[in-house]
Amino acid sequence: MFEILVKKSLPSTNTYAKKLAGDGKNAVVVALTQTRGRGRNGKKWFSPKGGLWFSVILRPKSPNLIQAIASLAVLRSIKKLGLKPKIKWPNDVYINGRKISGVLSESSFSGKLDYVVVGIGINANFALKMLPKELRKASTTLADEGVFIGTMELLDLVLLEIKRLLKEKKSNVIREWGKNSLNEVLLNGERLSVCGLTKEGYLIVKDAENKKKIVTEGDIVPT
Ligand code: BT5
Repeated sequence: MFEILVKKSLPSTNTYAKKLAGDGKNAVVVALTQTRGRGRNGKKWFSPKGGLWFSVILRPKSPNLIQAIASLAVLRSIKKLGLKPKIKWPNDVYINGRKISGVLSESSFSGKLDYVVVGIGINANFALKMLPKELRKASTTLADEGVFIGTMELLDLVLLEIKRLLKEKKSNVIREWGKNSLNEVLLNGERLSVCGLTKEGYLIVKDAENKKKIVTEGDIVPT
């Protein structure tokens, strides 16, 4: 299902994959390093050598739960390595309160959905000191968690889980997501408990007065 292209260095695997997707191609693009790795809303994603930085071109009917599927695929793969990851909406995987992975999904529409490029970054085989100082407290890597797995082997694990999850019923994806999410988060300083996901992939939370709200955008923070 996935043709894998491995490049030594790219500005961003998402940008490269979007060009391929626009030309009608399907592939997985991997870069050993990225010089302009991207997070959401123009944020930077640091991508030193030793990490797993890749993008998958998907052509689903709807982009709704793709971000949840990608985060769950990372979570399942990291669990197989013996670690205890949690998901933070919309796109992060954490270990003991520290970010190990992020997902950036970008869609193209022309009347209908043309494609979704799902970019996944996993801090794998490099030491935390390779990241800028200001990120070290809030981040971790597989190496720092005492786990070693080759990046291509890790890629195989994640791709396998993406394939499996794409075949799952939406309700199962939502249920598994809920079981693996952080229970409590902060949004604009307010402490909220996480109830789950809507079928569009939005976050359902409850405030201190037990009032339910749906979060469609913004940066939530672990408590
Ligand atoms: C993300 O954005 O977490 C999405 C990251 C997606 C990266 C992949 S790598 C392959 C593909 N190609 C790309 O160009 N991107 C994708 P967001 O939730 O907006 O988080 C961004 C924030 O995470 C930054 O502002 C930093 O605070 C932090 N950060 C940056 N690099 C990090 C790293 N390597 N590990 C942990 N945190 C990092």
